[in-house]
Amino acid sequence: MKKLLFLLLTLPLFTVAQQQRPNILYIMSDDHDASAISAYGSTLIHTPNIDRVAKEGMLFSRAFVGNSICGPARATLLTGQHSHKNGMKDNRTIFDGSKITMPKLLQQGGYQTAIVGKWHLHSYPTGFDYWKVLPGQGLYFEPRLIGMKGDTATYKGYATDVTTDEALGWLREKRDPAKPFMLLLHHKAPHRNFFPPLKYIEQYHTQTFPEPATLYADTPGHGTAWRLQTMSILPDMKICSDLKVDPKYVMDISWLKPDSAEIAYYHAIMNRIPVNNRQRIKEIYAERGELLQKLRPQGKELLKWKYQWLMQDYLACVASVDENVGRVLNYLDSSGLANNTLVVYTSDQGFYLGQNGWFDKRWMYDVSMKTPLLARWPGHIKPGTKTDVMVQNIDYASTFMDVAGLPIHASMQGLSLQPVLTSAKAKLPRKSLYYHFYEYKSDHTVLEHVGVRGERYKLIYFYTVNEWQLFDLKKDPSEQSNLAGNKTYGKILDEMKKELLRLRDVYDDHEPAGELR
Ligand SMILES: [Ca+2]
Repeated sequence: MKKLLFLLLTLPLFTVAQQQRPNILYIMSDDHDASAISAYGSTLIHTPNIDRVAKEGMLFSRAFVGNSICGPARATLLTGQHSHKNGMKDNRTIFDGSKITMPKLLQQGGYQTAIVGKWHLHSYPTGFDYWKVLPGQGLYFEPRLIGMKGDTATYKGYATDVTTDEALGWLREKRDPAKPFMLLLHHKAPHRNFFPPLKYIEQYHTQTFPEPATLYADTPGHGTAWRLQTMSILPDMKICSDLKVDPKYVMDISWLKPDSAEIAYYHAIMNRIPVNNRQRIKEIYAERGELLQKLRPQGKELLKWKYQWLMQDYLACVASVDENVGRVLNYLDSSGLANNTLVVYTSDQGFYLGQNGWFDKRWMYDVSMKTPLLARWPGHIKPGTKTDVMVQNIDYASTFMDVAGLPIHASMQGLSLQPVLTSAKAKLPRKSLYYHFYEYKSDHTVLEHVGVRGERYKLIYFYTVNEWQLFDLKKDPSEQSNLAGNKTYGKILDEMKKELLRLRDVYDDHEPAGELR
């Protein structure tokens, strides 16, 4: 009886104490570059809802990743480790679900954990009380989602809306309100093949966007990796499968004629559009086909059109992400959860939107190594603050452990960003960031490289061809001028090489084996 009385007296107190720990809502889109967020000064798009996170919280102007592709970025979020430690070096690896992860540790520490949306780690999620994920890259229309019993179902609607519906459904009805939660809400959009919903195609397909200064740049002597890459909009972006032009318009144009795989892909994506929208979407994209028939553009003229069509589709996908971020923020307000929830908005990496004539990511150059990062935490983060502290995606796991009041596991290689969040003046005890990309023998053929990014200089080593690149980010922020062979920078080159060797030891990365020449 005494025992029961004790339990009754302590249980409510215990519950209150648990509830006082902050919830963590981490929203990550896929390939969403900061240049397509108005809080970052975008001239391309207005994103009022994502901006709200910055306005009511903090904007990181120098957030980076350690390996700029989808799967590895997700494994780093879970483990707080660089790719060589968590094993997920490329998109084809199967993530080892037995690893120690941030969700598992939060779960053990009393958090309820959930993930909804893109997973892309090929093994089933572990460490989550609830999960519902897209298989592989997922589909834009009528997406399929895998549930916790391994069951797969098709959902009516558009992926970004469906993913948000599922996340809100869990928040409203399925979670245990007695526990703090950590929810990972991972959008597929605006990943290639950039397929927006009808209402945003209507809005964006007539718009023209400013061209980046280097859209038409020729390879300015950047070496073997630039010559081997296949992520240039002009030759590598597909007219039918990426830009949704009906093959019938280009079959008689030799330089645009799609192969059978591209034709099949085109029909597969068009056939998933809901029937009531399909005709109108085809009409809009027919304008592209008619233009190609009429003008038969080549070279720079073709690149001009391909760039505009990419931007129309990409930004229309972003508009849908922004709308859905607004739905989540509104729910937090109306449910009373907003005040005790750390909201993070980010992407799995940055994305080339025409610079160097490119799309995609992968490189250690700032465009793709960077990622947007915004955080709101009422009472802890001062509204409207901005920080230029260099942070990296290895830091998120440590940060969430710290925010939850739990110890940061020794396996985690990042730093807690809590001091930066709570005081914009705080610095981190780290002077440079480490990067390692591995996935050469796959899409876009970007050579393996390893490197170090300091406050001012960046050193990149393409080790399979023994080529170094050194950039002065202050004088040359778009990384066009390789200084590795410039004698004036000899001392800096040596210092950066030393720093790279030091970081290889710090993070315990021994590939490539042996000395870097
Ligand atoms: Ca991605």
